[in-house]
Amino acid sequence: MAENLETIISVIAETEKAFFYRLSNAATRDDLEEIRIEYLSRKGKVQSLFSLIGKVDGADRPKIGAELNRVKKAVQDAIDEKQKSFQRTGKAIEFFDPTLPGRTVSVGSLHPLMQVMDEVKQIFVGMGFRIEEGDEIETDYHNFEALNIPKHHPSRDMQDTFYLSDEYVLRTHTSPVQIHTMEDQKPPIRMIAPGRCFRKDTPDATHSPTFHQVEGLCVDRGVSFADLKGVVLAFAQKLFGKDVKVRFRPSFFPFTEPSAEYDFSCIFCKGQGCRVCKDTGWLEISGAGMVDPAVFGFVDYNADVYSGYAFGMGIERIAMLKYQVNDIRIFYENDLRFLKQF
Ligand code: 2NL
Repeated sequence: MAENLETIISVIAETEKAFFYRLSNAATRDDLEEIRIEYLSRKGKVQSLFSLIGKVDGADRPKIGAELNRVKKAVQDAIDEKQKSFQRTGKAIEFFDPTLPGRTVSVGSLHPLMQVMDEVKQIFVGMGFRIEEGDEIETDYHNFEALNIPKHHPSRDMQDTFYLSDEYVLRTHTSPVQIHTMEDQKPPIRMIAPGRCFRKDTPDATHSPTFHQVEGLCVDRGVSFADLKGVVLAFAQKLFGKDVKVRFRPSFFPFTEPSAEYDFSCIFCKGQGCRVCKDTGWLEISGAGMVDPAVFGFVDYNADVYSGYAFGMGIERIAMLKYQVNDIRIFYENDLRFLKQF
């Protein structure tokens, strides 16, 4: 029974098309050999097409025969060609133009906040401070209670802190890391706690609900406020240059007594007064003080024997000064036009 000529021609065409598709995906010599066997071996796909000759009318046989011979040769030639290209290049690359420019590898970089963080860490490590890290989820006890922050203190309000439950909060500062460290280690302690913190602030130019801090703590016999001033000055000058001055103003924190805010002389006008320092000559950096004896009580340190200083700083604030960025939100927008500058 003679089959439809059209059908047989289309079967041949489909086989040829499938072959060239398979060949275009051959990436290795093994792929190629597999395809060769599949199509050209004695029981391969091309050879089996020849049995179709017997199914057409005698008059059409020469036409089908010629077509099959053409396909067989096309398949053989294509395989030979590809084999040669493997021999030339060792790979399935048909063509290589050495004059084309290379493909640029795009190299990422650390986020500017992490660059500043690293610089701050390096300065303190250079002064003998160890880096301690903690969890972003803390107990209410470590984040507030042990820092002498009483129940009625506004920073404990639901408005200001992300509560996960009655017991757990997203840490609002890295101070709980210092509490854990003092719970685990005896003096002398000289450490910094870098890390991400969270407060329920509405974002604006100077507030972000996620921000970064480095806090420092030094506890030993005979540690004084003079040691604090020396360390903060050395830090300021290593970060912003030898001519930076530091000043301390009285302040209050529940976890330090006495407490202070510290300022750096303006790095833009060298203290002469400019727009950035609002003509004061000073840039507010952060707070510091002598560890409150009540805090030592919580971690079972004898406050009659040991004293210590602690300080904090906001990484965003320092990065904004260093890179002259006037809106904190740009650090969190993942805008490559900004990030690619670092
Ligand atoms: C600020 C102020 C400060 C501390 C952080 C601290 C930690 C312990 C004990 C006592 Cl465990 N103090 N940390 C002390 C003074 C200031 O940060 O303005 N931060 C942004």
